Amino acid sequence: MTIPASPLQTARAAYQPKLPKVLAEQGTNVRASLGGPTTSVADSEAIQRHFPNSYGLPIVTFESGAGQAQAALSVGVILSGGQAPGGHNVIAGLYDGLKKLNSASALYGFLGGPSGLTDNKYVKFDDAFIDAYRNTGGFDIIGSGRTKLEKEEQFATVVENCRTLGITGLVVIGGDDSNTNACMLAEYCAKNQTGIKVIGCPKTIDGDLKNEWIEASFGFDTASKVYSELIGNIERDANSAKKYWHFIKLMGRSASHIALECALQTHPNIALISEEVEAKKKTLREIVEEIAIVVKKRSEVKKDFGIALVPEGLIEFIPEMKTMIAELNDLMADPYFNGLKDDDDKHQFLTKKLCAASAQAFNTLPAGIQRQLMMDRDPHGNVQVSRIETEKLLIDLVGDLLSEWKAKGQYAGKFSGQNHFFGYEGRCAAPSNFDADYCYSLGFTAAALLGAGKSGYLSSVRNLTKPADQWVAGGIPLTMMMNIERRHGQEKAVIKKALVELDGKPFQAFAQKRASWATEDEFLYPGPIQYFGPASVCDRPTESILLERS
Ligand code: FBP
Repeated sequence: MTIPASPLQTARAAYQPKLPKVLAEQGTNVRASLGGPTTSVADSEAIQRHFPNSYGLPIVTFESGAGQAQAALSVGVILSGGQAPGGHNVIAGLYDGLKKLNSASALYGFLGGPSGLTDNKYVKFDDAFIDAYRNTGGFDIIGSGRTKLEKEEQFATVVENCRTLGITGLVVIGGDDSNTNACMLAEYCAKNQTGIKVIGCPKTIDGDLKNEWIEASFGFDTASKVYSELIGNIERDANSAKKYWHFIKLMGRSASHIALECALQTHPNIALISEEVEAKKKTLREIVEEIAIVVKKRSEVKKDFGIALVPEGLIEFIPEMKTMIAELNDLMADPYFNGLKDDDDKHQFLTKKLCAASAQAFNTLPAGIQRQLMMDRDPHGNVQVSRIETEKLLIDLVGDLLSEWKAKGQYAGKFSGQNHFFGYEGRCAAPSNFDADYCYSLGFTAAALLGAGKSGYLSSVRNLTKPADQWVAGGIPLTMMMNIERRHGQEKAVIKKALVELDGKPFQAFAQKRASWATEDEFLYPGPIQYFGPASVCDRPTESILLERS
């Protein structure tokens, strides 16, 4: 079947992604240099107990010099979790990398995410298949899913399915939860001496799978640029019409990296950062008051318009809401709750069982938001924050407060709110040059790690603010990133999410400017991602990584 392609897509298909020098020159059969033993970011004893066979592995760095000659490898790959721009290039890089190891190597793509591995639903890639997806956005090449692989029976089925196909390597392209699964699978495979190696690749637009060694998760660059383009367009509209306050919720689940990055790219009047809300223990009332003060100040100089960015996960960071949501999560994991069919019964059960403060926090919310909070958690136990309309809640509450002020003669402006939610608009965009190169390099590096016989690693490409030929490829042990967290009412070993650091350079840069962005109009209009043209425009990474690595 021929897949229809737009003129841009056709031109873009010919783009050859850049690789770190050592991989560009030597392919995937390179020398793996090993560091010393490693430890987990926290809870090291517990993590070691969970992963006795894969804990403490050394960091791998690929250096000039040949590795061992390779027999052909058969490898399986899955895309896991939410879509992120560049996933197809990870698969293309993996495919090309495996062929460089040995031209008889084979790559199988398991369909629909982790469940493809247990249900044994797969395709075998060939050149034409891969070529049709090079440099394209989306995960449609094999689809994705959020099934959690954590039970021994599931792992046994995966191993059996892999053995039938002669697969000895698996690559999991996913975020923190999916790579937690990858780590567990790697441990199972090592413990049972299955001979199957497991490698992860850091994916998520949320940008929260990063640390000293993983400088960025792929997709963050493209998604935040798409949202920033749209925010810039809205800023220009607001500045032209001068009659609306636009409240824009931005995806990102817990962490506010996307909201912060978009703020740095577009200079909105207000940008809330969830991590700051939590650190300063701000109540919902205080947040609403702070927004209303900016609206009032602008109104006094005849600016009844503005832009407010709201991170998707905000509600979970407002202390009174956080406690209430944590209690809800535990209560909703109760089989009795899950047996209830009627929404009113569920509501009654929850409000009865919540502690007094949480019940009060819950009851102050409008019925719509209460319903959204009672919706199913995702398979990893997360609240589905993309379905909670925080931006509308804030418009309503700010409107109410301004009306109160108006009645007292303290405010004389007009407040007309427009709500937006940007998330799905950016997750499948054609990858920027940065993501196209980074993703291809991650896939290529995953092939090199498998070639070097490594398992339990996250493919790592570092030095990302430099031109791609100076990037450094290698592998970071998955256990290094783990800690113990409470999920579904239980203590679990999971990869630690990287939240926005308030003493970090991106937040500090924003904090220095926001007062002037609030009242002056310093909007910045980034425009659309450019694929062809000067490197200063096309290859510029995000503001966050430039500041973090400066
Ligand atoms: P992951 O990359 O962590 O899987 O999630 C990305 C994400 O886009 C979040 O920002 C968002 O909250 C969630 O997925 C939405 O999930 P869904 O695609 O199931 O609606």
